[in-house]
Amino acid sequence: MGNMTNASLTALRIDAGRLAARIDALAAVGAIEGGGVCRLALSDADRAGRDLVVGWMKELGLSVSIDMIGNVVGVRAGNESGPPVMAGSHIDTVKTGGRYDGNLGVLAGLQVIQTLNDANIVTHRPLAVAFFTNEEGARFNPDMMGSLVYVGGLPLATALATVGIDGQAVGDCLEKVGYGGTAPVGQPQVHAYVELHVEQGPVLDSEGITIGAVEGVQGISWTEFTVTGVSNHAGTTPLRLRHDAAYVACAVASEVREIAHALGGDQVATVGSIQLSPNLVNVIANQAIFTVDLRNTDETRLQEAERLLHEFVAAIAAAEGVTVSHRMLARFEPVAFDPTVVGLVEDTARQLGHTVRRLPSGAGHDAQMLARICPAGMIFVPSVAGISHNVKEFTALPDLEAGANVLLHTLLKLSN
Ligand code: HGY
Ligand code: MN
Ligand code: MN
Repeated sequence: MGNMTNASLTALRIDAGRLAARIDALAAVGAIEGGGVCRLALSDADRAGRDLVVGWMKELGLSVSIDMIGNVVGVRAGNESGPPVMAGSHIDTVKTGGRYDGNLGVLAGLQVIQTLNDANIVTHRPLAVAFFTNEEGARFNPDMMGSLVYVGGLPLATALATVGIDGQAVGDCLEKVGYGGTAPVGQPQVHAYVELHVEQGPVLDSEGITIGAVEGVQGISWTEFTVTGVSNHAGTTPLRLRHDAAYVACAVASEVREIAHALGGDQVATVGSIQLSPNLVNVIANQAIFTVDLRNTDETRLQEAERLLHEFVAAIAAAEGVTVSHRMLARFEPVAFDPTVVGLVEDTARQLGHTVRRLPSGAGHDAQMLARICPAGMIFVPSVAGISHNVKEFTALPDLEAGANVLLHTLLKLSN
């Protein structure tokens, strides 16, 4: 560990100004009105963001590899060889993204490397900082695609052949942006994985707590429904003769909220996308394509929510005389993080003098995939008013700094 005493090691801190500057510099790539970011996976903006972060990785002396699904891993040698301790997240965003979702975990990881470089510290195990392709799943389903391929949960060929909401295939887009790498997916193997991320929910902010020791990630169910009815004149068609696809889509959107209320607990339900055709004021829609996002920390209750959803869809389709088909866009069971890593995050936060509490993650994360191959955990910092996937997403610098320091010391403990 270089020439550091334990005391001086414990006193190590990241440079908050550098972290803030990097967050702002990356947020300038794909910047949108209101201070947010649009860097949909494998878009030109994503490429520009990737180029910027890869450049920073190389400046820090990391040896950078790009795998065949475009995951990027920068490794810093340790005194010993073997699987690195990895910090990571994603730098792709939703269309109306904030500047912290994903980006914080990657940039804080790079600040950890810079802090160790400045202090001339070499850890026993190698360290790595990674960003994974298409975590958001907003353009190509499922979400966490790159990390799912990395851990062997989705065949590379299937991922490459996936066609996005704009009709383009992942493989073609990877080539177009120049990030179809040659490194085999799943390399390097990982000793342990820690992801720093904004909470994206209201818990820490509302309780005035700085650090979340994340215990796991709730289950996710994404379904796309296609309703086929009959187009007709909005004025001349009596109700009894209608086969209205828009009516069915909107009825389902309303019913999933009732299902969530009825199940209670952590159950949430969202219809985030509805496309009507022909989408005209005076024409009854003959097609509605819409998505249903169901989540719950409890797998049995999530399955119950899915059952109630499909039961309702079948009933209302029969009543309205429309046909409905559906396909799963994503389905992940709840994941529990490694108790040792959760405890390490909690202890480290306390040792650094921060308030901390345990909580589940409402959002999906790459960490839930890495948990399939190594001990994994997450560090949350507060999202003001719980806002995320919204340009108003905000986390105060002292909280960003606290999270990055907890990441620094958690990684140091795991790598020595
Ligand atoms: O949808 C999610 O939970 C994540 O942002 N991909
Ligand atoms: Mn994220
Ligand atoms: Mn997100």
